[in-house]
Amino acid sequence: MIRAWSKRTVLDLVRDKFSGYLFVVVSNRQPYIYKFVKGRIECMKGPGGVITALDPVMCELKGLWVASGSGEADRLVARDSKVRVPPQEESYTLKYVWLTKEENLGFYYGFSNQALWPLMHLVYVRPQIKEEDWQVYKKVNKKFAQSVYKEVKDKKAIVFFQDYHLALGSLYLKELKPDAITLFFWHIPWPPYDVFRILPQRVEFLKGLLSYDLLGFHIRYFGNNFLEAVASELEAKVNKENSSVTFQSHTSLVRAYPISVDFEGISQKAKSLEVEKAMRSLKEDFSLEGKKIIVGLDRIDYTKGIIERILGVDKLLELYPSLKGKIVFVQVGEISRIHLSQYKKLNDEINALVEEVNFRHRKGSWRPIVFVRRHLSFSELLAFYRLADICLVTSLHDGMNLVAKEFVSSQVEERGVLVLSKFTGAARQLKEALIVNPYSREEVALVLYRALSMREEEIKERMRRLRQSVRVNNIWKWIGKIIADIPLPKF
Ligand code: GDG
Repeated sequence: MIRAWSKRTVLDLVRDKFSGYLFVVVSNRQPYIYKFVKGRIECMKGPGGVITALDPVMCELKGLWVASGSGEADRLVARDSKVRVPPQEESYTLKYVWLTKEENLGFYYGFSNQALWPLMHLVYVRPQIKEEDWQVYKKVNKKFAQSVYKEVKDKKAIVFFQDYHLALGSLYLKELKPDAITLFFWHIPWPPYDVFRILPQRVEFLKGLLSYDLLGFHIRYFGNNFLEAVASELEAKVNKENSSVTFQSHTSLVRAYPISVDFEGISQKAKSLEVEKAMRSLKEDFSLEGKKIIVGLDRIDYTKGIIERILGVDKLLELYPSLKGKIVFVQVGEISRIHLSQYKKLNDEINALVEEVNFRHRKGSWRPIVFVRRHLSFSELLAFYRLADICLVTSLHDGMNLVAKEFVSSQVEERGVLVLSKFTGAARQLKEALIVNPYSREEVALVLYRALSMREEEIKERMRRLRQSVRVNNIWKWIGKIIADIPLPKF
């Protein structure tokens, strides 16, 4: 059995490599959010893949996380804009950057999510690129850099910026502190050059990214697309052999690091009494007893293929009406970015389609689709993964997709099947999943049918191999490989 990376291996590496350095993570979204619930302040863990991946790492590294404060009670818990998190463990410091409403509109809703998000995902949603949003995007990137600078100015620092919101963070930080070592992880896809080149600000954007010392993408293909954009737009030396770019005498390493999950942590938690209790109550609440359960779980986003998934289930019941009353498709979907019209429209479309499909196939009190619109606790989430006979991931384009890896990690009894879109980064690693093209509802239906009729031994064998793959390619390997590659100056 191959020895897997663990917290221990990463900590040993950190101790070796980071002595004397402060480790800083910078992201738009905060890892913990303070809100009022029934008049009392409560702390909740933020949603999304970036936090899922980095929070356990930060708990171990005990560094500083800089993020925008968007919770209504954040200002009340912060002292000097800082708070210790997680609430009971207080392992690291969270520092808030406070954004005005205008900054949020131009930076987050505008340039990040109406221009970059659709541009980078190949889902035929037209990017809305506005010069005024770009100006705010730059201003906010500078604000983040200044906030980091205040904490690291007299220190040796390694600063790890996250995602498409903060592409220019290193540029502005290095103007203030040229010796900062900067890393960046791009959590979403990077498209082929013909798509990227429509961005009017592409040269400035690429120059910003090339101020990082290390740039990470989920898979080599995205990194190669980035290198192609650089080679086409800038007078830079692209070295494909060691995957680096030298531009204006600064070298950036460009590497692939497939993000993952804490396999051991999730597996342990999935076996806990708390999760087993949650399984019993979810079964009861949603009348799942005796049914084959198909589970989907996503932020409501047009990249996730939720409509396509519902159409696939619709087709399944049309082709195999004998399944009526025997299966239930549970879709968990938290609303996100609802202030943007495309998201509101998508949410309305999903609601209407669920109604329509449920109406078409209903039988007595049975309905094929249960839509859970609320945020689930981590235990409930794992309970759904454990209850699932099938986990259905139908993204139209996805950098990695952590849901697929969480499902595999939770499958301690090895009894579920993963149906996975070929357009996810995860599909390049999880070869024992049933791979599907979500654009074909017939294909989704047939693959679901195949999963529903799969023999127990085959299910077990596939899941055993999937678990072995995620066990080895876990979150500790992701961060460990990044840390190992950080180009520290030699003295
Ligand atoms: C981006 C990239 C890449 C969802 N609902 C609940 C909940 N979640 C958690 C899931 C999972 C995370 O949110 C979603 O992660 P994904 O990877 O699927 O997707 P994005 O948010 O789009 O993430 C993606 C990722 O960054 C990491 O690089 O994989 O490609 O798009 O962890 O479990 N968690 C809880 N309750 C919910 O209701 N507790």
